Amino acid sequence: MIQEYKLFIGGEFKDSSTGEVFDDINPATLENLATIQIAGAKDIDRAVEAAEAGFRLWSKIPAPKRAEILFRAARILQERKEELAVLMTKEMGKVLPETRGDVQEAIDITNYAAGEGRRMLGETTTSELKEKFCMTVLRPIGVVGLITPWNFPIAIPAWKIIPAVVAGNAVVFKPASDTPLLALKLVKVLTEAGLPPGVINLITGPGGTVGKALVQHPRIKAISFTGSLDTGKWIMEECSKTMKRVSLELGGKNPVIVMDDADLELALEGVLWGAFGTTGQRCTATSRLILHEKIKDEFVKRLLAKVKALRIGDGLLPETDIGPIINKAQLEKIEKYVKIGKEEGATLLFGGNRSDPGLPGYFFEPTLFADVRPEMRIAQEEIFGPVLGIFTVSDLEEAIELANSTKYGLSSAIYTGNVGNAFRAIEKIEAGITYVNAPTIGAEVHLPFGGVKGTGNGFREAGTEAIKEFSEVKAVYIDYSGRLQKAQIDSAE
Ligand code: UN1
Repeated sequence: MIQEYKLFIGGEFKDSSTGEVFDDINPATLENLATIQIAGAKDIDRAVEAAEAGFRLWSKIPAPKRAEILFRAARILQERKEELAVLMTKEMGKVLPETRGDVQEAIDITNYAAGEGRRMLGETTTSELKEKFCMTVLRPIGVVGLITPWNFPIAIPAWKIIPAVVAGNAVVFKPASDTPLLALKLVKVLTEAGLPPGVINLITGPGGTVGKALVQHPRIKAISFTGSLDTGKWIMEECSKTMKRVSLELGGKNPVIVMDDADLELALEGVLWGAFGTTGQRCTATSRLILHEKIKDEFVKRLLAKVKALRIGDGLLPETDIGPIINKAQLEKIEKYVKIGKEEGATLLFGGNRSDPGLPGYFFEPTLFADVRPEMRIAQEEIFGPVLGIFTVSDLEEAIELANSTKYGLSSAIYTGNVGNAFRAIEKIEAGITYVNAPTIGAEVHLPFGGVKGTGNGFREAGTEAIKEFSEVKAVYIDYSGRLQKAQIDSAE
């Protein structure tokens, strides 16, 4: 008996108005885990209405009190960590140690952002006039629409939901259709922790209809989206029509530079983890390996040996290194890029094919391309799979120029034993994140996360920026002089 899941609106599970459903498929076994209802326009209206009612009450509760509920949610997540991780591996595919990490990241951001509930910092500053006091305060935005991807089924929703509600907003949440169960579990945890009805509402269904309706809804005040560049561009355009604030976290084509002075074993481990962890399905995944010519041959030889040893299979098994690809469309996209890479003249060193670990799901070999040139599509476009392109350079300057040669700028890394090289990379790589002697993946929640150029529109998530993403800043002037003082005109003698 496959369970059917409803929408969550105004604190209750509600049947959708469309009567339509979709299946939630395990990408390793193709087992159907659940049936999920598809929201219609009416349901989205109801969710926005419920959120508006929720917002009226919630925004008046002091932030430290709001935060108490979220600290409770973090404790419940902690208690259910293993159960959620196992479910996540079934729903999304990545290996258990990684799904545990995903839940941990949700716990971390929940504790971190809830802590911000006792700060909600503004500025106090001076006035140009006497007996006048100036400060800024943070105000909630209102009802915000959050659209999240499938690759971090609980961490990324938590990055958005928790800061949004700590800051006093109410949420309409549209998770990826590949991972609705984890979204539902998170909403349940928040409700159990005491989040009042209407503060979090869950609507499920395709981005093309449900996500679109959310983005276009006149009473949603802001959209936060993580996903592809093309969808991000469309969202930005749409949001301009209703003057919504929009924060975007889009793709990456993240480079690792390995210099001739690097600790090669350390770099090898970092490249392997960065490129093939999460089966390459992270925005922060390493997809370009930039090698100094002096170490290139040795590095590639040793990398090849390590890649050959990676075991593909069901993420629930302890021996698995690489789980499945999320769905058929994504598998076909990766295949298409391998074909493009070959046609463009890159050398396929390893992989490039579907893999069959004895399960019916979507598996693909870790894939290495050498002789990649910057103008090739496989060097420019985000593949979102286990495909790594290798480049050779003769010095740091060339390496950095190559690192900067794509439209994206999310994560980046350099392996070097030379502190000068490290700082040159920090200064010159165009990216929101630069790691030194560490892989491109593995951001921590108390630092800002996001990127430059095509990766986003200037916002950062998590970290010190988390609350700002979901707050309006108000400037406040208090004149206690008892007389009219004109700024810029009166002199303050
Ligand atoms: C993503 O790839 O969409 O830094 C997010 C990392 C994780 C988050 C990745 N903490 O790789």
